[in-house]
Amino acid sequence: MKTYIAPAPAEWPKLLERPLFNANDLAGRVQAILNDIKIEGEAAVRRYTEKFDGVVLDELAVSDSEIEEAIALVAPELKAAIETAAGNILRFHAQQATETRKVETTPGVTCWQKAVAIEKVGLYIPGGSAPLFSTVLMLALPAKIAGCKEIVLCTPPGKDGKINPAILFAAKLVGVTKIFKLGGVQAIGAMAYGAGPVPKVYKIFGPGNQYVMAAKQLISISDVAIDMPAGPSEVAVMADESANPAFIASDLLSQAEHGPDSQVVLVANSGNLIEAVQTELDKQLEQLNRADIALKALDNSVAIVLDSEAEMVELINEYAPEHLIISMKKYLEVAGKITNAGSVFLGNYTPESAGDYASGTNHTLPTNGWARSFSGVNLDSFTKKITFQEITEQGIQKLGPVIETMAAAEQLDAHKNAVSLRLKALTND
Ligand code: HSO
Ligand code: ZN
Repeated sequence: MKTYIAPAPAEWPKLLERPLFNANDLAGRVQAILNDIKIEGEAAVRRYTEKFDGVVLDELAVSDSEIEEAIALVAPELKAAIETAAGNILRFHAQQATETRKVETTPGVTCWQKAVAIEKVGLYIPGGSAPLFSTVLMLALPAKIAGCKEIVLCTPPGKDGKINPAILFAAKLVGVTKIFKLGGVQAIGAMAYGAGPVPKVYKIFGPGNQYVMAAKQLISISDVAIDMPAGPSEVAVMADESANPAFIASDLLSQAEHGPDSQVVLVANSGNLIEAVQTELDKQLEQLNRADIALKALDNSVAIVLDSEAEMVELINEYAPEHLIISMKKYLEVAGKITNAGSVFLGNYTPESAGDYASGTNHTLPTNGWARSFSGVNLDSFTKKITFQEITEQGIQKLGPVIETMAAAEQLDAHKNAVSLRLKALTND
């Protein structure tokens, strides 16, 4: 991690740049695969699975017997942990449901909105070096609570054509309706257009590599909605003298071990604290099985010393981190001033891992500065809101003239007429 002492605000944007994507004609290559899937359906999906994942599959869908087999392979204590986490995620997301409230905006004019579940959703769970079964809980549980009827999950098979047992256990536990052995662009294309047994869905969720991200962005232009634009994971830590350097180092490393392109940022009010964290980082790195990945991520990362709390807050709001840990004496007061962050962790005993797995909050969050304008995945992500209105005879008499005046001014005669005819019918009664 490079350290900067009291950089001027004009220098911040340069220091806080995210690592660049290696986007060498990425969109063009991904679009070509998507086009094939759109035209050929299942045949193209199978061809690309063979090419990219190196497997020829009998069935794309995971069978009930495969699920049973997988469930038997998951250790009892992991099952219990997943169940506990699922309970907390369920409780936190269930209370996000909003009540439908009718509002009489003018006497006789009643309006309301109702959240209605998106009927069919697609969840993408990456395979790769760390199969993230926790992401199954984060996406499928809110989908279930929202009332989505079809919850399709795609995840890449290993070379043996199998899927990580914990992913299948979690998917079964939370009520995923269909599971397919598909990864990468093939999975996104299949769920966007429908391919053989894979149904077309209306919204696709979940993280993935650059190819998956590009595919999600491309299909979202005209075919299917997506959860949010996403990039590599990131965490920022704000720390003062009340912080524990070993805890901070462990938090920075837990984000850094996700991938070589992850980024971590430490903002502290003293250079000594940063040195103490650096010593801890070196010590803890030795113990990690993904130390090589974490080391690369730390190369993209910065530690910054700033004198005042106000400057620390300003810098964090400018960076808009996916995760923010506030290890400061007055953490609640500081948290009140945060305007841009995906998910905030308060105090010395709230590691990011808690939100990644089990406290109840969602870990699918806006990265790459999107926390300025996007929320993380939540219950609303799986619904759309339909508005309703009901106008009585008295209501249209009261509001009608307003509509007539506005329609006339926009020179839309038919609009005006739709009111005038009704008003006339009422005066003739
Ligand atoms: N920190 C990741 C989520 C995750 N961590 C899954 C562990 N498993 C992105 O928020
Ligand atoms: Zn994580």
